[in-house]
Amino acid sequence: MSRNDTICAVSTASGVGAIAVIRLSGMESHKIALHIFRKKNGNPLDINDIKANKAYFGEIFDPIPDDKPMVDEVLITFFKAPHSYTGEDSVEISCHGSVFVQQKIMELLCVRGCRLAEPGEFSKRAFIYDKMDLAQAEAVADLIASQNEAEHRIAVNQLKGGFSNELRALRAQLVDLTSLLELELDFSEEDVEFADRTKLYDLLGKAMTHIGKLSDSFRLGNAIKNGIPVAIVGETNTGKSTLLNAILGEDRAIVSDIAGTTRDTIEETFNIEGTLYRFIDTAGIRETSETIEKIGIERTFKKIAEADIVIGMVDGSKSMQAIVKAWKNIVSHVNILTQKLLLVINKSDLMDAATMFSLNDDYIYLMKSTYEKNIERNGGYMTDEYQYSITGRDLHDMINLMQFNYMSAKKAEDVEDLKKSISYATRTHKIDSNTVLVTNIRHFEALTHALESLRQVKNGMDNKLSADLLAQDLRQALYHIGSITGEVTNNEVLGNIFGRFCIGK
Ligand SMILES: Nc1nc2c(ncn2[C@@H]2O[C@H](COP(=O)(O)OP(=O)(O)OP(=O)(O)O)[C@@H](O)[C@H]2O)c(=O)[nH]1
Ligand SMILES: [Mg+2]
Repeated sequence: MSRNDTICAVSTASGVGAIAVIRLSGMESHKIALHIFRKKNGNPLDINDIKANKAYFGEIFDPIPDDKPMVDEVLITFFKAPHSYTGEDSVEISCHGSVFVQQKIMELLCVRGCRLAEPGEFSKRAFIYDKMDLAQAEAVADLIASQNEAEHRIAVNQLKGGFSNELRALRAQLVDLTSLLELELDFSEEDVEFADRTKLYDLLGKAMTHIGKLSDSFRLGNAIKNGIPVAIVGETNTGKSTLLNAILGEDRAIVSDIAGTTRDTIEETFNIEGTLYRFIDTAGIRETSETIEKIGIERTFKKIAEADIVIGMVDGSKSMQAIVKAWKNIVSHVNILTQKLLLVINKSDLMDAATMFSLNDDYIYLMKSTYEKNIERNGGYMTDEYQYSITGRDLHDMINLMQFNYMSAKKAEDVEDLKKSISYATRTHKIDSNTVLVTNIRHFEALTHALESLRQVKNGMDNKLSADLLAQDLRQALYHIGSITGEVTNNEVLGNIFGRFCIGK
């Protein structure tokens, strides 16, 4: 990319619209635009009279034919470097949205020396001219792609520089560490261990925790971006596919009274109260010798492990014994310390009120005991009746969540209630505008590498390695952190990132 050429692109969506915006950026942008612009009174606008950030009303015309015909009435705005999106001189022309008008103006601009912009080239220039760092530029793409409130909020926060600030703080911590070590390097000939090792350990520990938190947020950040995974699981014929269809409001999955209808998992996203969920209908769990069904059931277990929320569905028209067995089987595949489990007793339309009532107490007892076992199995322990360690979630919270929903997947209002429970189960996922979440796999990988390098540093310190070896690993960690914001980067990485942008952004 040459920094000197002037680029242009239609920045609005392609096709006919009320208005389209054409954008130019580069040293010649003002001059080129003024070649084909005249004021309403027919006079040209002098380049020296241009006021920045002011919209002028006038005409785009074709200067070649003798009668210099008007192409369109437009509003044109000039921006002066460095006060523009790209940091260069730039221009925005708002014209009528006819495809012909758009093409004609683009043609006039290109004849006068503009080049068609590549995807994301405006943002790439903004990065090169230090208007934003790489993480912020990526947030621009996320913002454009955002489809719900949560995604939007994360992108806005990243765009404002929330994530970049965290990284700057982290970088500062690591630089401190490096300088401590380098002090030691200067004195190494005198064979003194100059740097205070306790202080080094302390700083290192802090930096590692910091990175660890950021990379942990990826699971949530990624879930918000691609939909929080909710697996619907249970024995065959309990009504899982019926429920998926009812949630989506369309006949997505095949429903039948033949056990083993769903063989492969079916995934669909759906928005509830501004949060995107990815619902996964799975193959019903049962003993089977059928190969394909077996593969399907293995996949079910895999999907359970990956889900944030598990809807465990049992068939309420079955005997209590059968229900308990099915329920225990579901709980045994979930880790309730990290996942949320909603028990759904389906086909309530086939149960009478008295049965439901008498089942209540039994169920609460049953759930509490299966939950406690699950906690123990996963390495947690109760400290008293309602508190347990490790996750900070207390049993009250879980009992509330565990509230089993009697429902009929065929009844619309029950499905609405279940959606509310799902929303409630994810209320800890609700993020405020200051939460920094990692949503980008590139950032996640860089953080993972940085953490790995810091582990090496720690190992090295434990094994009393010399300061210059430690400093090497530290610099490696700094390199990975720097790659996120683009302090260190290469053309291939930039090409990858900006190539995914829309043209005109
Ligand atoms: N009475 C009643 N029948 C239901 C309800 N929900 C589902 N069914 C019926 O139960 C049968 C099985 O439904 P599916 O949705 O195919 O069950 P599934 O759990 O997906 O079954 P597999 O894919 O085989 O594991 C169908 O005949 C449904 O119409 C309900 O709330 N009440
Ligand atoms: Mg099914």
